[in-house]
Amino acid sequence: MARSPFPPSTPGFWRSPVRGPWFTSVLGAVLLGGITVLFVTGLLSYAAYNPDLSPVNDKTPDKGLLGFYLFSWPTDPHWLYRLNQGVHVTLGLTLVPVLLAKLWSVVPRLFALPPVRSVAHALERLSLLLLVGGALFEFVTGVLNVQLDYVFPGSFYPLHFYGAWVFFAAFLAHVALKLPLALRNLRRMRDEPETPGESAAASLIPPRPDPPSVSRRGALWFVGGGSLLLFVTSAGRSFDGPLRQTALLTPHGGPEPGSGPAAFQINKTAASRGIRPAETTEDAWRLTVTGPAGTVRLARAQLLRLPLHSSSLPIACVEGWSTSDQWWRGVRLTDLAALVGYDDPDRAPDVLVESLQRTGAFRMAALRANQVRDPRSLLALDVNGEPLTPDHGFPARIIVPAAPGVLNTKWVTRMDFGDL
Ligand SMILES: Nc1nc2c(c(=O)[nH]1)N[C@H]1C(S)=C(S)[C@@H](COP(=O)(O)O)O[C@H]1N2
Ligand SMILES: [Mo]
Repeated sequence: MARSPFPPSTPGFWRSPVRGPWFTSVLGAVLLGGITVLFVTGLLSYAAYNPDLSPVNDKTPDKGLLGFYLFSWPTDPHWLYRLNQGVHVTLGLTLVPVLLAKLWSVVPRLFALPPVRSVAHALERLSLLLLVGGALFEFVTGVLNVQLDYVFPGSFYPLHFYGAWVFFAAFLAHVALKLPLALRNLRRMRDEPETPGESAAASLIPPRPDPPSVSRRGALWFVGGGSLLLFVTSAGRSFDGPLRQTALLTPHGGPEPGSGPAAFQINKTAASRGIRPAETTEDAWRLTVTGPAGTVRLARAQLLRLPLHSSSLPIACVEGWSTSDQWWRGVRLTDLAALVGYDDPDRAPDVLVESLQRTGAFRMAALRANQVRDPRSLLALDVNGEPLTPDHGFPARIIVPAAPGVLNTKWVTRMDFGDL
């Protein structure tokens, strides 16, 4: 390959005729909409954990000002978290090619000299560092979490949450600075020749372009095609049946769930969480329920003699995969609260739920009073007409409408009712 006589700091080094203000502005407009949706669904996803039920749901709940918007996550509609998280994760994956193309389209700017021309320019470059660094950080941590291969130190939630605020602050500054210019560029005809010049926008245009091998429009189709490919190979993970088989690029939850009534996605198996079959037998397992009126211990057979109710509810994981509604049967959380002193279901309090699992994430989770009070919230004993399987949480698991999967604790052994 012939060496360019121009160093990368000069416009002559950059030869692609696709680069120019129009291409950059179209991608920017797509990202403006897409990243705004990612930010809002991300903040909602965080609120859905009820992280202020500390220190159980979030080990580092002290989000200070950034947690200003937290609220008690509702239980209606029952597919709320499924939709929110499906959109967040699927859209995030779909935007990866757009983000990469946008970065490619402006990469000559990274090498521009002098690196800093003025205080204002220094501030602009700093904001770009936060913008590009923030974008890469959020996309990389998100994709790693979706792929169940989380390699960063510390917990995913605080990293992705703080990263989102840094990124979005820089994103807002960038939009405020660039939107007028981008709108002007977009109003110009797509195929009007762009000529290099002195203006900031025009500096993206190569002064010595190579002959085009693809039109600017063709390059956009290429990016869009990449996004479409990612979309059709990941959206299926929000559905059961043959659609899930189309989710080639992303795991479908845990191991393949096999067949039968319990054949829906499993996140963590009983064996992987160290749940021994001997701990879950009729003789060994007891549920301990505590409240102001004292402590009650119940075997599974005793729970089965309490009034049993059914709810049709999905499992929807933070990783974006979800199942369609499953038919759960078990004891209402309000009925368990009534056993320990909360006779009025409308005044049932929060609850701290503990599983048999001794170590690892998600061995405990807390639920808000509004979740406990919903008559569809159950300590489930059966699913789809059969006793729970070990991997779905036998002898008993929590299921709550509209809640993130992680709050639906499996292998429950203890429930403490009271204000948290
Ligand atoms: N005790 C315990 N409960 C748990 C988990 C866990 O690891 N341990 N995983 C949670 C997560 S992250 C999800 S998404 C759901 C998945 O439920 P399923 O495996 O029945 O589909 O269970 C939740 N309950
Ligand atoms: Mo999950």
